[in-house]
Amino acid sequence: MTKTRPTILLTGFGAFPGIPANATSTLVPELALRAREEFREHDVIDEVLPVEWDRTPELLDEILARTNPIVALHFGVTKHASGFQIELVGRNVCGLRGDATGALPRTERVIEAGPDTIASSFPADRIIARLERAGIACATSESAGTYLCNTVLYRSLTRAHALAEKPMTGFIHLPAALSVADMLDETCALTWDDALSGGIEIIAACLDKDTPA
Ligand code: PCA
Repeated sequence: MTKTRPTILLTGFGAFPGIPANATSTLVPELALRAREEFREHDVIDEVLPVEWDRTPELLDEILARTNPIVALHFGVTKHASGFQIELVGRNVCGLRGDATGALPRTERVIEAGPDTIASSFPADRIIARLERAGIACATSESAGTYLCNTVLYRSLTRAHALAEKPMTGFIHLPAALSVADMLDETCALTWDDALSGGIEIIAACLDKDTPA
């Protein structure tokens, strides 16, 4: 029998109206490369999701079922964050906002019969403590919005909470202005390297490991 290694799943998002280049579509694959070096006893899988009401939920379900992660960290960008925004809650709501194809959601709720809110299952306090110790801008948030980021969080948490061994699941918003070019302005307190090392801190906090110096 082949022994499977515990899996860390990292997801980012592609473009959507107003954000032609989503930083997480570049950051997440780079973070996965670093994470493979840092956490050698784990498999690290990275995926970039489309921002599409019709496709993203099923694709996410398929990825989660295929990878069966012990840690599932979903990343996206928002204009409302200047540093790492650690999302504490998924909400059962789909806002009337056009996706990358221009389509609107077909339903008002992420999962018709689901509860109104679901709490994130990753260790938010430990994550914030580690980011603060590393001097990386961060805050917690009780609303991931009503767009595809919230849908991914809510769906991933629905699956996590149904499992006997809950994967540590959560969503992290990054500033929309985050860029490889490190163009810092008042809307972005993170350099590209902060975003990468912060990502490693977050994974380490989930695994409760010291980050190698
Ligand atoms: N941000 C959007 C969806 C994709 C992304 O990166 C959101 O906040 O819902």
